[in-house]
Amino acid sequence: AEKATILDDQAITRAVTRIAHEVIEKNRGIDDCIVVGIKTRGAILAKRLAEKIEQIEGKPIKTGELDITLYRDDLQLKHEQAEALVQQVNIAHDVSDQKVILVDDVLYTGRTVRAALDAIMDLGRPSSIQLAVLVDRGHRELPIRPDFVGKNIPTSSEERVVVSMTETDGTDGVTIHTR
Ligand code: 3GP
Ligand code: 5GP
Ligand code: MG
Repeated sequence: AEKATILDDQAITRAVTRIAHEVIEKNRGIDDCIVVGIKTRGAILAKRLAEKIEQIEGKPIKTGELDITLYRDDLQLKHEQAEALVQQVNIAHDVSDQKVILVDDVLYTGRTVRAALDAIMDLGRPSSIQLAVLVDRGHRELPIRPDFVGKNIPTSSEERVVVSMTETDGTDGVTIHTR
């Protein structure tokens, strides 16, 4: 199968830095903001984004994590068969009247984000929920769009976007694979 690099380690770092500035600008600071990552690699990105925001603003930002899996027999199966299930919610802050910045690595059908929105709104009434993703690969099946995007990558449904993070994969990078 062919493989092309879409983002290298420097490009990922720059994208996270840019998104950090965009989050701060959109929210006129970071008061009442919570950065929530979707496991696994979305949570890693959320941690990096939070660290960058703290570095820029010089103060701490609240964070949390959600574990959502797409339930299906095989990840290679057609996505129509996928159902996003919330496995775990780890947000040790009241989300009421907070601005929640949801972070994921890849946005595809939007079903994972929909499940995340449900899980967050079960906890309280946030003043807003914003979405940051490293890669938007298109093919949405729900009316969901990101507020902050590292890179838009038009893909076919047959392609696979592979996100590697040093913390889990020993190296940083985004590649696209044809199969
Ligand atoms: P992640 O939890 O870090 O996002 O969904 C489980 C893992 O499989 C994900 O890791 C994701 O990176 C990877 N993956 C690769 N291709 C796909 C895909 O088409 N759909 C889903 N749901 N995950 C994929
Ligand atoms: P969605 O629910 O929008 O279809 O998919 C979003 C989630 O599924 C992301 O958290 C991501 O982990 C995973 N996903 C979907 N497509 C891809 C892909 O092409 N590559 C990777 N790495 N993850 C994907
Ligand atoms: Mg993911």
